[in-house]
Amino acid sequence: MNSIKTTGAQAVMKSLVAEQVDTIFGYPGGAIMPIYDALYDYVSTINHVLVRHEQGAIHAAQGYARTSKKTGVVFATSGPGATNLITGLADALIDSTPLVCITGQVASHLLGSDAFQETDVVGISMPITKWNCQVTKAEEIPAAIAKAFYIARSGRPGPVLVDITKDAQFGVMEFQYEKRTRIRSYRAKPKISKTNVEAAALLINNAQKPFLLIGQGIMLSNAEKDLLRFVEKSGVPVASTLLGLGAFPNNHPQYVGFLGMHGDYAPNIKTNECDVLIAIGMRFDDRVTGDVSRYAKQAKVVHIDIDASELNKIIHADVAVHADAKEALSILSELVQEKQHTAWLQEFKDAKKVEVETLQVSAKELHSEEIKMDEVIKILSDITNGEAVVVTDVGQHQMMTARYYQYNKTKSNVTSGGLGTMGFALPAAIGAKFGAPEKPVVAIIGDGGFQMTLQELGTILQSKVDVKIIILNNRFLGMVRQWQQMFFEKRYSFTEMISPDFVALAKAYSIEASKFEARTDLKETLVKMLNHKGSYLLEIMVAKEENVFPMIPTGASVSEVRLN
Ligand SMILES: Cc1ncc(C[n+]2csc(CCOP(=O)(O)OP(=O)(O)O)c2C)c(N)n1
Repeated sequence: MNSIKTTGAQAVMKSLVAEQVDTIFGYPGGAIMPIYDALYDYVSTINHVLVRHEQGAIHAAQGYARTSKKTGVVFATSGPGATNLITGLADALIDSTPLVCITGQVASHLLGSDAFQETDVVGISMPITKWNCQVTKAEEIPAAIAKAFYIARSGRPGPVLVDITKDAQFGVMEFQYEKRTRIRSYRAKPKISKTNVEAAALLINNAQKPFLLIGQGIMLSNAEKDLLRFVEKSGVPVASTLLGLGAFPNNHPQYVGFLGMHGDYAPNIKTNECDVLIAIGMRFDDRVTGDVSRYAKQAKVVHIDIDASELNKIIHADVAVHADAKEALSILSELVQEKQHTAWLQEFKDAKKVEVETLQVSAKELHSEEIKMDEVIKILSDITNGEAVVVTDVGQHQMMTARYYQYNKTKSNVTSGGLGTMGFALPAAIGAKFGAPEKPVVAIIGDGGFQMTLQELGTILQSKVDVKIIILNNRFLGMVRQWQQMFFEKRYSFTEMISPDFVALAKAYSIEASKFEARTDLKETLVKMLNHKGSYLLEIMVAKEENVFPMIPTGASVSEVRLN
């Protein structure tokens, strides 16, 4: 190990290089200036993306991590820079996204004095980070960063934050770096119990109506191929959570749909009819379960997850397997018998038919000349073969996209699941493109959510990243309006939204843009957008009062899913 004299700020950069970091999303300020000064020497080797707001930086890093399988890296200054990261930290924690956020802090002799731009970001972010720390000495920087990267990406991934005081950035030290591969009292990869996997296999082999629910954990453990093998051998139908979309090809004959509140009819009702429910890399979020006291009571439950705290947290597991999904699936595939559950799969297909027919009838009730969100998504899915990276914001358009985009490729779905953060999509799409430059990236956003982080059009302008943006403009905060219509007697309290001229706005940022109002050539317009060289913003005026169905109302059971 060579040791060389460097400043703490240079040590930050050298540590990032040792972790193979090639992209950073950030915004400078007083307390992080030494680190930005050290970054200046790396402009030709590290891509720093200058965002327009720190919330944009962290969402971009999330998008980057979700499409690239790498850890997203964020720089922000102290005080407001650091507090602007809070929403993203909470979002990344609940959605298991690996991030290393480095914040500048006031000099250590000023700590606790209410100094200019001093804020206790370590205290504030404690419950919304997987780990955080404050470094006050230059010589502690490499070890803190090594630990940060190891914790962020190992086990169940999550965001970490390293707060570095200004004097530590200026301090001089002997640089040496050792990557972490373990930490005492933290077992990133659980030791799998073969007995439990055998018990799971026995249940699956004896089942008449087994049903598999998958979550993002499949992709986080790179278990896509192992999953495919298990599913094809065992013959089980597969449904996905919102974040699991893409882990299993949606055009596969055993794929039966998207779960949860606005999920498909068949997987929701069949949850309460299966005899063995297998859940892998998912956490039984309340949006998936509806009323837990009436959830899959008839079934034996097998739950496989890398996070022990998720096992038996919401749903009692008859067999709980604390394991990495890839490892568990590879053993399970050996143990399960080769089967085909043809009649059981047919039941899902029959239920889907009911859903499609009912939704077609209710769609006719809307003015037929109005463009519907689902039409846009279906065409987009067809013309991209279900192979684009699709980034969604939060609301009706998000649920419509999850329902109608056919995700055939892994790591192609980027959305804010657990936190439901409006404003996520535009910056996340920017990061997603940096994470997967070879793939087309399409952001689908509501008129409300777009206005929460539209300043990131400036990041597109400066970085020249190629992102296609579709605003589905229904002139409402649509999802809230739908609830007001259904559960608050149509009292539309502050959900109608007047928007600026989005096309002019995009053009002000030198982004090509157009507005689409008549239905005549929707497909042609979408193809033109996709073929455009560089970023493009397409505003599509959609029906004002379209509702997303199916829907499981809050507190209802999955078997009470409503089709209208
Ligand atoms: C930061 C934030 N504030 C408020 C909400 C509550 N909320 C959920 S969906 C929604 C409406 C979204 O409207 P829009 O972006 O226009 O999308 P649409 O539902 O119309 O597709 C709101 C306000 C939220 N999820 N996130």
